[in-house]
Amino acid sequence: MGINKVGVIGLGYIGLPTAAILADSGLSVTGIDVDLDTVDAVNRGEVPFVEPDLAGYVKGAVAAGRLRAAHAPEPADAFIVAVPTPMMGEHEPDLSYVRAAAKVLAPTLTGGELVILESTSPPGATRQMAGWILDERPDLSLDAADDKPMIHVAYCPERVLPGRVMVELVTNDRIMGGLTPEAAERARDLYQVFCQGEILLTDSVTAEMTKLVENSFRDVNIAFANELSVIADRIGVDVWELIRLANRHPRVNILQPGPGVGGHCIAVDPWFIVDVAPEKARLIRTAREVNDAKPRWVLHKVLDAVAGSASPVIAAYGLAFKPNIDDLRESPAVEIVREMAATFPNAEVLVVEPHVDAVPVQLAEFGNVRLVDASEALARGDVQVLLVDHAAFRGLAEDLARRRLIDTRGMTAAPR
Ligand code: SAJ
Repeated sequence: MGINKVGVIGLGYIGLPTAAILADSGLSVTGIDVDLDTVDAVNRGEVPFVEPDLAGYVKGAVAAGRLRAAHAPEPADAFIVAVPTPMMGEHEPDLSYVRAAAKVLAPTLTGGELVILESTSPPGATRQMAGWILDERPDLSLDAADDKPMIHVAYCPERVLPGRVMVELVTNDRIMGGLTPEAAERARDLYQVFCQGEILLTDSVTAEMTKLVENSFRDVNIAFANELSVIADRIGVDVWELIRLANRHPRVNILQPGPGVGGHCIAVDPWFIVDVAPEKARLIRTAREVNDAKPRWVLHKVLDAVAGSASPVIAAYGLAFKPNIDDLRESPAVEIVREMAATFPNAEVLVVEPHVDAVPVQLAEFGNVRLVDASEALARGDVQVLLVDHAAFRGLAEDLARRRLIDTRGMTAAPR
């Protein structure tokens, strides 16, 4: 059976781009979201968050009548579940959104559909999602040997980099992990309508782990850079120069230190591995702890810099979790600004963040935080704290370097 109609459940940072690109490839796509504002925005051809080039795709697909948003699923040949899988208090995965998606999807199934989980998930989650669907629909089966209509269930993790989603959706290789080989093949048939990268088939648990391992690999390597930055600071060495020089070795490629690891992926996914093998995942856990400790280390640097001043003015540059995006989720920069505002109630914290137009909710409770432009921050800050190396800040490098500066990103360091 060919796939012509697709339902995408969850119109967030992954679901909406995927829905838009499928529609752009000629399929008829319904995007489903519990948030009515998101549904309305998409139906107006608008994107409720910033991602380069996405707006053009959404506008075009809606205008062409190939993309529509709705509050509840409608019958389709394939469904893609792209809902959040956050972490709970003890770092264990919260699959409640996947469960809710399975429940809402189940009544529309008639048999023969392909159901894909894209959300980053712990090993076994795809099978669990299939189980939740079958709990609602015992008349369906995953097994061709049963005398019941079948559904095909697969795990297809996204691996796109925020800020480059529309490019990487097309160019990255993809992993398709089926509960059955046939499910993986059907998933490949769907994704190859837009994916120019290689599509590699495996089982669902290996695919689930692949996604977690990719992000853990990056987390461990960033932790190495962050640990180096703390050691280098202790012994008076410029970590940026140190890394630049070490990276001249043909087999060394150290990443960049920063104020901590943010976003909703790299700071979360390694914990899903720790959760399934707590005694074995020692390096992965330690890397998380090293990266999570970095914002506090930066805070102490600021504390030292303003020691002795009763009411310092602290200028902070950047709130986003990484450069050139407006995403503040799990951002170490937000955490550091929050801590500065809370630790120094007499301080004035001036924030420069060209990607937002108001003090965000995470900081709204503090009366001593203001969003200002760079000229005010430069003129009034007793200490300047660079938290995100947005391209928009590059022109400030010389001015910043002449002031009392804590440069957590090495933006003012010698060229790399
Ligand atoms: N960071 C550093 N130093 C570096 C690189 C990154 O401190 O050298 C920090 C960033 O500032 C940011 C955090 O790490 O706070 C994460 O940023 P990122 O650019 O490494 O990754 P994400 O979270 O935007 O996207 C990652 C990507 N995963 C990998 O590169 C292995 C992306 O491909 C995944 O699709 C995405 O997670 C996801 O959705 O899981």
